[in-house]
Amino acid sequence: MKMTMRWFGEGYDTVTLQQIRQVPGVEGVITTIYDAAPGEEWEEDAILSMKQKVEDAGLSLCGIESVNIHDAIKVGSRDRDFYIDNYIRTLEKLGKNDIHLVCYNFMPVFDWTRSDLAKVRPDGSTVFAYDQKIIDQIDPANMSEAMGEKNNGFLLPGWEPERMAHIQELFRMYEGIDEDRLFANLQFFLEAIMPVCDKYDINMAIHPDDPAWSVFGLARIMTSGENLVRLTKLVDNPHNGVTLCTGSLGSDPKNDIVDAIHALKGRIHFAHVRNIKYNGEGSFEEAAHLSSDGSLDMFEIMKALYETGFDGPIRPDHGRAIWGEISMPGYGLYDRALGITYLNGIWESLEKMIGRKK
Ligand code: DNO
Repeated sequence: MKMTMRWFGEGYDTVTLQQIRQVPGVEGVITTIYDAAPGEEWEEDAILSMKQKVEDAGLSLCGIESVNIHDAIKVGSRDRDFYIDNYIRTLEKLGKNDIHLVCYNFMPVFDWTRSDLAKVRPDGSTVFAYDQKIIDQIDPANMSEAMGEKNNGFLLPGWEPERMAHIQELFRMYEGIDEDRLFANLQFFLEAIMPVCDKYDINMAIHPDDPAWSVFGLARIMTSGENLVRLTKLVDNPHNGVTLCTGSLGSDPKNDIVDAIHALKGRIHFAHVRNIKYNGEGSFEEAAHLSSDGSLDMFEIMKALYETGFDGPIRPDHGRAIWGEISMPGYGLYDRALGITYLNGIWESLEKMIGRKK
């Protein structure tokens, strides 16, 4: 595996590349062109300068998170071909510039959803939390403002204000889009982009839905190990793979992450490894990475990745806000660095105990 950290780019991230470079064991970053709107074709110059900045700091650009998918592709409207062509051209430029991993999601309207961005834990740290009872009381039209209240003034990933301004329209677009339609539209998209992925050896890694169930009555499909496997079979090309996000898939306690890792062997192109703590039906909060702080067994998760030969980029995903750090919620330096050190420790133990070379 290659240990990485997500970096949102200059002007968007409080964490610098120089700081990331000093976290032991980190080889590279996962980044994006943060101000590119979903559906827009990326400029090659912007890709080049992003890559250059990362490499000048002594790091590798290990992948893109995300090249976001336009809603027209998700709902399968008549104009989807235009957006698919843009996507293909973006992939082409990434491939030509030696970038071989793209993370994306296929969630209707909202990307990841939380009811609280700064829940205070007993030790004074703050974390993301989700409680279905609270979400049920929120009018989705106001969701963006609800998320905006505690965002420390940052633009949250996946919550583009331009899209959120048209929320009613977005909801109308998804009327009648059930799980089967979403699967069919996702298959159509993947089949269209596989040739360019084959040509440039680009691994597509779909992110599970977060939380892993339907929110605001919108269909969600990347909600279980079975559905992720179903997608890999639907478009049976090794470049069609997944991001194994333990916190997203694990939001539903019915999902056995270790089983999912084994079932997806060879198709996990990227891993987000973090812990969450269940607080009852439909309710969880993010925890420190340490197994004993949450409900997931991080050792067993890392062991399953190790045993299945996972060799892609991995990142600690979110961290708690600790030690007074003010950053984009979930993406401070301190707790993610602690998480990395812990995950690296588990990996070193696995290597030494099981004895397989990296
Ligand atoms: C949140 C992230 C998501 C993720 C996208 C992938 O912190 O995990 O926004 O990047 O769903 O497209």
